[in-house]
Amino acid sequence: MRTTTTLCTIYRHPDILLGMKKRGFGAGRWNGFGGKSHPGESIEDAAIREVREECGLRADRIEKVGLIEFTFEKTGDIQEVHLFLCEDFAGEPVETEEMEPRWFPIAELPYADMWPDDKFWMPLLIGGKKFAGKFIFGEDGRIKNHTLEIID
Ligand code: N91
Repeated sequence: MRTTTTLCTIYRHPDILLGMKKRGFGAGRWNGFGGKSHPGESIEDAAIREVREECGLRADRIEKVGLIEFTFEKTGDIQEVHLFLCEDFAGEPVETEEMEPRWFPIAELPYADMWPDDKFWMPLLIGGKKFAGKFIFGEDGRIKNHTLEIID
């Protein structure tokens, strides 16, 4: 199945807000915030809504920073993920049914407990770059192949 989803990184220098996913796809990993758009909803509005639903913050301005296509050979699923950066937000993170939020200094991101592709693109996002890429996860759940390019 092919799906389009959002993923928003909340950044308040020098920290990034991640959420420990409590259920569903990616449970047990520190994630950004995001999900699928509702019918008739723009990708940007979906990203803002998902941030609100998953950690309680009001994202006042988001910036599109990347597009990554993930292929999962085990299931045949393909996820097209639109990546956003949010540095302009209001409120305090709250734990929700979905996520337990926690701030991490950018120098101490918990890559061992994150999706394995994060260590490739997160430094680009932190460095203010825009990027596009593809990651293929093999039957064993490990990255088999990837491309990642910086966009001017
Ligand atoms: O949420 C974060 C920070 N990363 C993330 C990486 C992924 N790689 C594959 N999928 C489905 C991901 C979701 C989130």
